[in-house]
Amino acid sequence: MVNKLITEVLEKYNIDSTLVSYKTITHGYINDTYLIFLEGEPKFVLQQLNTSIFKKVEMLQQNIDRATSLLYNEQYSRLDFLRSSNGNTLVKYNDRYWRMMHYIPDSITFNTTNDECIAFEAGRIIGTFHRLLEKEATTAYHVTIPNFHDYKVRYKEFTSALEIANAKVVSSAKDAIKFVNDNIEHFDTLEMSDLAIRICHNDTKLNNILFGADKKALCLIDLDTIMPGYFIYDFGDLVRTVVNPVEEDEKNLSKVKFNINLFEKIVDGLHFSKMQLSDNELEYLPIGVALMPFLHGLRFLTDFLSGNIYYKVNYSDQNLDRCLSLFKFAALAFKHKGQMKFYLKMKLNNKGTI
Ligand code: GN1
Ligand code: MG
Repeated sequence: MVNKLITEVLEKYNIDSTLVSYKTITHGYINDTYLIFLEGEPKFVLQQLNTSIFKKVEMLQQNIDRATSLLYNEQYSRLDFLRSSNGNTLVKYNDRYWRMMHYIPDSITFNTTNDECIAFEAGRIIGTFHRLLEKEATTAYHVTIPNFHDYKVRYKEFTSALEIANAKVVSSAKDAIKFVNDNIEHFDTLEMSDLAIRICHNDTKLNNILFGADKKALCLIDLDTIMPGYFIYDFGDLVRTVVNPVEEDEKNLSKVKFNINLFEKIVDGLHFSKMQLSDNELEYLPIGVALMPFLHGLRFLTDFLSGNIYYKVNYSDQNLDRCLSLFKFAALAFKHKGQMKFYLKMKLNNKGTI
């Protein structure tokens, strides 16, 4: 049985809802996502956007519409959004915002991997995404979440949350808080003005890459955070989710690992895509690999201290677990900086094409 609201939304897209069934997709921490079946076959992915987090939904969808009109070539599959009767990809119904895209048959996602081909493909698809958007004027895109990956702003949010947090909660997070204070200064070397602003995906987790049944990467999904940013953000998010064999909320920290072979395969895939990076971007990639888990860990910690108001959680300490495993990974990334740098310089020599 399909719930009434979903039926009504499908009708806005002229879908005959009598033939429909659906399944909830539980990957994301923010939007509500449904796989829609027509006569038993998966056909569409419908999303209800979380407007308390995505406050500028119309601008967000304008970014997506603009980028997806360029995001396709022989190396990259097009994401096809449905239009409602008034011609828009976004539908406002019952005070909520919805959008829907065609499901790509037999496509799959991976939360984790130990497969070198998948790591290569992940690097190739991120590079291709950036190549396809590299000529875009960054001013043509809206900044829908200001300071999204600005670690200094995220640090301020953390200190404000810490000041008013419940003492018991603070005490249970003391190791994580110490990690923040011990490591924040490592990022002082990052001078963002050295880096080109690019149109980024800004959430390049492995499970935001769609793969075909042959394990070839098709395209990136979850495009809500497409906006101006720096390549080190997309690279760091990809690496943290590919080279670490466990899920983001792994409790057993000894299982958190940095698989340098998989790192090298990502770089090979990036090289294959022929994306061009500046000397400064290349120089900053290893620190970016530590920055992104640090920054996400910090955001999870802030949410834990604030009583879990931002991310969806299944149990009360889940944000703390996510934070601790990401901090463990950030620590491993610092340790592997030299090895990363060596391989990046060797492979992406920065003479014309990388
Ligand atoms: C959120 O909802 P989801 O999983 O796509 C978050 C990302 C984090 C991610 C944690 C808008 O994304 O920044 O990386 O959780 N998105 C937003 O893995 O905050
Ligand atoms: Mg996302």
